[in-house]
Amino acid sequence: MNVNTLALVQMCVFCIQATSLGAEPLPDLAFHSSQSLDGEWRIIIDPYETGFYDYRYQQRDRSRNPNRSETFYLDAKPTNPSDRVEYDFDRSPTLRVPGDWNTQMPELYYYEGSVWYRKSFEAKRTDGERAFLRFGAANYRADVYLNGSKLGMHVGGFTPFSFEVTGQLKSGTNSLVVRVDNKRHKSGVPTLNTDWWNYGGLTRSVKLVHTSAQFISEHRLHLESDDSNTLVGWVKVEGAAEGDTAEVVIAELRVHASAETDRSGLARFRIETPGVERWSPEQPRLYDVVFRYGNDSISEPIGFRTVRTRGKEILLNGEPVFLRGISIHEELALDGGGRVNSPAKAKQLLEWAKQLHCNFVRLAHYPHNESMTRLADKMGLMVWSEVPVYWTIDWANDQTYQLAEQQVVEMIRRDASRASVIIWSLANETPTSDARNRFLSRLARKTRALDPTRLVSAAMEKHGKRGEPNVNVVQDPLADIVDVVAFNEYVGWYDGLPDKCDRVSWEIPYDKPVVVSEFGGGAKYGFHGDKTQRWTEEFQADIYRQTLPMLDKIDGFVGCTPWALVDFRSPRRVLPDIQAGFNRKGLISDSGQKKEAFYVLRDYYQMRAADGDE
Ligand code: GCB
Repeated sequence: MNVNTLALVQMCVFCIQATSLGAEPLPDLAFHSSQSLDGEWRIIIDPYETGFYDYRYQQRDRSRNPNRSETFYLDAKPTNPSDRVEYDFDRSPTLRVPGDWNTQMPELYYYEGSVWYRKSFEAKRTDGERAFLRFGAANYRADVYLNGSKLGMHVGGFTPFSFEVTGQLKSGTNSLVVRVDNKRHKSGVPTLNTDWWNYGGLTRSVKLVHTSAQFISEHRLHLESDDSNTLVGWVKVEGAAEGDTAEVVIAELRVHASAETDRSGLARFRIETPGVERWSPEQPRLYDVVFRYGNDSISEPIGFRTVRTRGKEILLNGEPVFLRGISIHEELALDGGGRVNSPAKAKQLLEWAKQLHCNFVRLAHYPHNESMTRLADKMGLMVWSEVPVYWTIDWANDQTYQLAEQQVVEMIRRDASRASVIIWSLANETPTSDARNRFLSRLARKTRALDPTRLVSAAMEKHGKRGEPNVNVVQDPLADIVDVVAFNEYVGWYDGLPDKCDRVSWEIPYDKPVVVSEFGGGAKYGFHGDKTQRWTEEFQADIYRQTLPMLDKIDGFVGCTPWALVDFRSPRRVLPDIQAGFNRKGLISDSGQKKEAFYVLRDYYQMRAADGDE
């Protein structure tokens, strides 16, 4: 797809945004004991940003009675007849959290703006304990207030964030107010244009997390190399003194290791584990690993494996692997549809991938909810995880870079222990320019510094060769930087008709593995006709039949993730009757029915799996 034209239609309506940038993100806290704040939240839809408006402040008598403000975050109530409070959360409608707002209320289907959420909850303060609020994700910007005090704000729609509330939490009833704003911005990540629905809201779970005064905030543990049984890693303790003891216990391996914290609270481990079994798609072995520090103890199932490249191969545990993949959006139109907001829906998506005989999924185009990667660990699916640096990002804008980097930091921090995740993808279809190359090189350096144990990639573009209509070329300065050369291909849909596959040859001048990160075409489930007729299942199936043998001939071809598993909503897709608001490149319809192409891909993967993928 030519994205340069898209840039022209982008309007700089909301170019300026505040961000939470600069501060070191708080710990992820996913594994500490917590109280769920999921369920029904009261909401006020606020397209005009009335919730920030404070009449009394305007009238300069705020100091006389600061608690009688109009601002929604105070969650105010009139206390006598002279009080005028023109909102009332207690009588407002509700939305379910986690969940997008678009598919919960018809009037919010296309809405892009602010919604104020309010949750009243009971809590208990305990001396010596610390408390945090953890948000799985809120799209796109969240301003968070507890009991009338602002805790902070977060920008970026797909990664977790938290605020410490030890000082603000009350024993008794607390009022948590979050303004979520899903307006798109030119300088945002993603930017104004995407090919997916801009679902707004508190799309993932919210928790109140309790910890002890010092607690484990992060940990890493991985195999040192293909042929060693040594686990290396570290535990980071928030508030630890130098010389304190942290422990790692893996009962099944008879491991009970301890190490001392350094001045920054980091305890480094090097643990011999003779007999450790490797995680792989065929045998997704996970161990219960316990990390301890003082009274603090967290445990999680962790798999151990290595991944690296050797020339044009990807090696999993030292052995070449072929990635039988599929691209997935975090969306399922069944049961009302919208963003996937439950482990059951996440499982449905991954089960379909398994039915295709996949061993790999590309979670496009942003970090998916954490059930996806945890289930992938259990189900034996390798994962490509991506940040929404998509199409025409505002490359020269440093704040945009910071936003992208923050999403990489939060993505890695959340999923660093997931054996399934083998590739961090930094971008999708980003036209080359000096500013883009600088931006993505910097992002790749940061990614590798944060996590040297995984591969870095990005879905690039292919181009025709001048004067040679049947030669396609992948040549991109980004290919020099990444570990895996990936590109979106689309011969037969955006580039000629399916029979072109037979004539095309490829020039990919890198001594690196090649993954075809997208190909496919649109089909409406149940629409049948000749294979030359667009939008029929036959046309789509023919693209797959023609494409797969073409890809097999590419030197260094080590896998693909066709586009896409399921039809997904996109406001760009307006063809009446056929698209009707959905991108129809799914192998499965929005109502869960498999199209003919599903079986073509399934048979190809089955054959590859049976042949040992050689
Ligand atoms: C692409 C994009 C993907 C789109 C797809 C399409 O290249 O990466 O987000 O949905 O093409 O259907 O055009």
